[in-house]
Amino acid sequence: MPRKYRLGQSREAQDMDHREAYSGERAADSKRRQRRAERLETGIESHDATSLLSLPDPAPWLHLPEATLIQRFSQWVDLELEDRSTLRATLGGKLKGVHLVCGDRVRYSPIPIEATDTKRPQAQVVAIMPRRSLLKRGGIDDREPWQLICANADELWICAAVVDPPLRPGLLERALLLALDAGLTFRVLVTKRDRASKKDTLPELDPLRGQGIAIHETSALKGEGIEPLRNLLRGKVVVLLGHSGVGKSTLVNALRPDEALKTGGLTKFGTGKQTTTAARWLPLLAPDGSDGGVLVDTPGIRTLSVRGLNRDLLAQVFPEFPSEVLEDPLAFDPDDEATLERLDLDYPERLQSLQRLWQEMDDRNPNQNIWR
Ligand SMILES: Nc1nc2c(ncn2[C@@H]2O[C@H](COP(=O)(O)OP(=O)(O)OP(=O)(O)O)[C@@H](O)[C@H]2O)c(=O)[nH]1
Ligand SMILES: [Mg+2]
Repeated sequence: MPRKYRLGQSREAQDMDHREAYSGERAADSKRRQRRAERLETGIESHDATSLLSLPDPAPWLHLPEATLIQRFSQWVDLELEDRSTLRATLGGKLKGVHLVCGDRVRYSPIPIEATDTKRPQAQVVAIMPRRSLLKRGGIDDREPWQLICANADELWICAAVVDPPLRPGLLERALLLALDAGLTFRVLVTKRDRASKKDTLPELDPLRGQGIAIHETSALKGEGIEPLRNLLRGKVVVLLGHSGVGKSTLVNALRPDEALKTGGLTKFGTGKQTTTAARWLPLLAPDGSDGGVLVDTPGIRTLSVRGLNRDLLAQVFPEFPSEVLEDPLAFDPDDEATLERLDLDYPERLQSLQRLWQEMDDRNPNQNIWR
């Protein structure tokens, strides 16, 4: 906005005013940042992973109707009611600071508004029920120790395309760790089977095959391998995770032909285009009208952080290693021939992978005390 000069004051004086006001503003800003940095240093706002996951007591609200949170937006949420209809709702003040996530069971109170005004939220979420399970990944920094993915799920299906986009090393182990942490059944879905010959398999899957992890080969476009998934889904809540462009939404559409989700192509580099932008709870109806389960479609991920997870889980992801290695993997040199020979590993590269995850699980963000 152009600055107006006050009557009776020279232009120079006015400019001086302006400079002073400006520097005052800067000083206040700098003080604010300094105070914030001090708070972080004294630990008031540092990593507090458990309090983030604690939920307020829903007891005073149990007389209100219950619903499932099917999608989260920044200002409001969409709920699915008992009769399968949907409702847009805001979050009540009591839930300030509580991290709600797709799949949460909530209690809501309807807001009386005119029936014609359907764009406005029609209810307010006032309480959140205890979670049966919580799928989460490590956060980026200590302000956000966890990133919540889905609540009340039963299974985690990690999707990996047999060709583009390429599978990042370690993604499968990371996903298995998250599933174990949340107590979910873990399955691998190989997608786009029609794009490669039967001989072409993902070599990253070989170590998992030996551990008895279920691997399903599918082609959503050709409809191959889809029917067995329908049976596995019955009565379950299943979260689909994977890189962008692996075909998660295409798979959902194959299993749920009545309502098409948006799918995207691939870039010239063979990577996805981030078509899905928020996790979405998608109930399925079996042909006989019974509960066909729920699929949760999620945005494509680049990687899954395991910061803050319990290191004891590694024994289930790397069962071929003796306990001495699992207790302190860094004591073993992955480049030393003699060590590898003594450990007699089928996949020696897994030692490095174990070391990386072991280190990351205890990792604290080095930037936690900088000004933000
Ligand atoms: N040939 C072939 N192409 C497939 C198959 N499944 C998906 N695709 C293609 O892969 C591309 C990406 O599919 P999407 O379903 O949008 O992938 P997504 O995993 O949901 O991606 P994000 O939403 O970005 O995470 C689309 O061009 C699909 O047509 C398949 O089984 N065979
Ligand atoms: Mg998608």
